[in-house]
Amino acid sequence: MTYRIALALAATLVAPAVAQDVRKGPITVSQSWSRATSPRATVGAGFLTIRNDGTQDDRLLSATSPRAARVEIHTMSMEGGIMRMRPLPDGIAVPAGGKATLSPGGNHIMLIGLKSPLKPGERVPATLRFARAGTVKVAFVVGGAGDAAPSGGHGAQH
Ligand SMILES: [Cu+2]
Repeated sequence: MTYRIALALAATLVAPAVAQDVRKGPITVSQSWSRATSPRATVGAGFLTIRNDGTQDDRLLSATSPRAARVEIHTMSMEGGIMRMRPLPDGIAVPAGGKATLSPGGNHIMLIGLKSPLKPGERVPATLRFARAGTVKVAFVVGGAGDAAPSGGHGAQH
């Protein structure tokens, strides 16, 4: 094994490209990721999958992040041929035995008032608040600006 490969492996162990699953009670949050933002952007979006292995419905109510002045839960939909997003004041349901997927073009976590741009490879900490499970700390792993899915995830080629 060359020195270069050893270094690369060490870096991989320290900072995995894909977010670790985070579990709390019956709730598992996986594949939490975000996209890099342009230097002047003041907003970013976070995506993740929430699974509920419990027997009672739960609900993602809100989120906070030290990197953003405010965090909202948004949905995106086509209205008159234009993609629009709006806040979901009641959050997102995570049914018992089911899951909720937040992904580009759909529901997402909106980071508003970014204190600095999101850079590829960075991990953006956030705290999710659930109706039943309480608070869950996650980290959005920042991918490329145009990514449609988390890097290193299922089927990723880079
Ligand atoms: Cu939004």
